Amino acid sequence: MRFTPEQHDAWETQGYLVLRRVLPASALQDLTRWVDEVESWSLDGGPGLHHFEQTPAGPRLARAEDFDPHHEGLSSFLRGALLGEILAQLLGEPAVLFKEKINFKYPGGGGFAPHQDAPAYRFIDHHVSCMVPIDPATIESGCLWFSPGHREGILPNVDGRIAAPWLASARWTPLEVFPGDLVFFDSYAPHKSDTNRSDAPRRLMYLTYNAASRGDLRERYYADKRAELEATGEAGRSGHVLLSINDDFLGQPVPAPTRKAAP
Ligand SMILES: O=C(O)CCC(=O)C(=O)O
Repeated sequence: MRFTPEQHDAWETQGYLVLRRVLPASALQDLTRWVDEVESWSLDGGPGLHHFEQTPAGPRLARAEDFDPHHEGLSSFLRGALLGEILAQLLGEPAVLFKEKINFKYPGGGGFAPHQDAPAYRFIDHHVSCMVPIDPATIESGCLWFSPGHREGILPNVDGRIAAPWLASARWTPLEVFPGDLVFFDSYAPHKSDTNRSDAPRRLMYLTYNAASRGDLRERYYADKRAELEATGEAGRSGHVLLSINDDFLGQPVPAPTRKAAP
């Protein structure tokens, strides 16, 4: 797949690129089934890293990650030719997987404060992520909002949340997406999202890559992240659930005795 001049221009000027209706229905069926399988691991002690949040309906899975080594189907999609060819055009060389996650955002599930991903992605300074919608992400269900045009440098921030002076003049554009679409975005692109105010889950998978010439850092990333979360605990300094090195998630911690959620 070659980009049109307009697509190339959108990537260069906005820091993100939206490709509509790229995935066929058969791929979407597979992805949805595989995401359900990963979610089931969070309930039965299966592999991967799982984070829960308290919602109005009780504890729910907020994020699952580190599933690539444990799921053949997902791994073949993450590392397959379709994404590989697009990423190679965006990075100017072959891409290697850096991390993978699914944000579930059940009804009432928390949004994310304005942030860039770059401060959370250690060991290398530039990444490109691909967002793969499993459900519709609308303004009501908590889609992403981007502030287009910022593609270089880490903005002043507090534990990963962009600081007030920059936010005062920021412009935000909502990006509603639907199953079949793909969104690629730069790790410096500022973004945020709201609480899911709909009555259905809003699952988005995020696959993050770096240029292959910079090395395969995935295992190192997860070893470092697991160690940091173990040392810090489940809540960040903001008091919200800590999903990341960035303390940007706005979900509420699950009260102590209950840890596991019904889907
Ligand atoms: O899924 C969302 O609502 C936003 C996710 C996000 O910005 C992140 O995981 O860094």
